[in-house]
Amino acid sequence: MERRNFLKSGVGAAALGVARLGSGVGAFTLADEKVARAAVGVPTPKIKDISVIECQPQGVRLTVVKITTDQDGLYGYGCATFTQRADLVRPAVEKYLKPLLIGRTTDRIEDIWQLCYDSSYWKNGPVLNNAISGVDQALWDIKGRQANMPVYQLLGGKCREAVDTYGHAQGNDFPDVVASAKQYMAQGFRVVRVQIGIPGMAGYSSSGGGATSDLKPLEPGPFYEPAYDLRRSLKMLEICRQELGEEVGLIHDVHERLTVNEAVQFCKAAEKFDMFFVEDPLSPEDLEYFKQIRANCDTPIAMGELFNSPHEWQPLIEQRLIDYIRCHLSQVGGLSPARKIAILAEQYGVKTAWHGPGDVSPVGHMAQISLDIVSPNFGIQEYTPFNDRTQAIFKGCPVMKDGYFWVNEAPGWGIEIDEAEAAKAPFTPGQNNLNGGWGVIRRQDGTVIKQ
Ligand code: GCO
Ligand code: MG
Repeated sequence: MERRNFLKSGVGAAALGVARLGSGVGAFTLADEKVARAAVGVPTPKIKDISVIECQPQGVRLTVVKITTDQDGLYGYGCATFTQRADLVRPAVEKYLKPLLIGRTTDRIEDIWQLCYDSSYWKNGPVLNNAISGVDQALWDIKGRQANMPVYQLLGGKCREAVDTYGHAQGNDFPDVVASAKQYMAQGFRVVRVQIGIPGMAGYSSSGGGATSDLKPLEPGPFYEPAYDLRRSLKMLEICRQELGEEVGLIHDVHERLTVNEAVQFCKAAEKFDMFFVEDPLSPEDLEYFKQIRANCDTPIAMGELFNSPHEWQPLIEQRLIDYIRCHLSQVGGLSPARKIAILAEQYGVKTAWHGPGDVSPVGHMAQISLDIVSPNFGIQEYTPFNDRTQAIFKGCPVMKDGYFWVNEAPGWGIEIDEAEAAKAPFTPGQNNLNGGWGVIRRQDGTVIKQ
């Protein structure tokens, strides 16, 4: 078909959306035509290859699975990022899922999810769930490309125009946190997460500014005392509410660091600051204590970024012990299971606040933004900026404006990965040669803490 006729035809019209992604308007190449034909191709695509793309453009290790089909130009990407044990995800994909899936049709996303999930017999762990997520999201991307629609359309279409988000305000001292929050508010954010450093201690989100502590830890190295955090974070919330006014939504991430009783105390004391939510006050090992938080205060609670298993989120949702479920999409196995969680939560009046830090790739962000925009019970989305290096690798990152994320309108996730650029940002051994893993933080008596 000549290019002009090709464009006039249905296939050509569909192609425009696809061509725009890779090559920019005007440069319509043979490769684009192949992509376009494949995207609307009739024969059922079969999985021809599964590969893993790894990169570290912004400090954290990102892992993305690419599924290539037997239709020239038809492929898809899925986020499989488990940054603390990143090197283990690749073999899980290459050695186990790839041989299981080569030759299967890409049409059957749920069926493939179930067989990946079940074929290890033991399941619900972070490495395997991330590997499955890479496959699952890549298959949704492929289906979107075939339909020439963004994935959110396949999920039922928009419930809202854009996705409300919150940014991370932080600082070593109170005025720094207030100033950081004001910067977000000036950009249009309606909700901010506020975190403060604890002098001399290994706080979450802030180093404490190199200050020293009067305490004398028995072991050298980073240390932390939860009671100090409890008092300082409550003081920060008081100051933030005072300085930032009553309209802004305030979030604080406890990061599972307090003792269970302190977590109850914290949520109760935070009641007067009218929180948007308190995040992860307890660790997944202490879920039973959510009942005590509920019985003591009405501070909204968000929980779930560490969850891998339905045994963790189901009881909390069904017993209405939390207000926001905030799983990490790839840790629960991808878009398919996350969508089920969203629907389960909807039935119980629980909202979504999916985990969106730097260790979710832009592909993963698009997956959660797609879910945000179609879910009636969407609450808020965590936002992390994409730096220039990330945007050079992931072409088509979702756009942030006035504190809202705007979903891509291009087919699939609307993201193309420049693999040559990704190769320029390889994994590095990182601090203490821990390959992205986290080191140890202890209490002053030497006890290892949960981070
Ligand atoms: C958050 C999280 C993250 C995690 C990180 C771990 O709410 O954003 O707590 O910052 O610490 O994802 O790798
Ligand atoms: Mg968190």
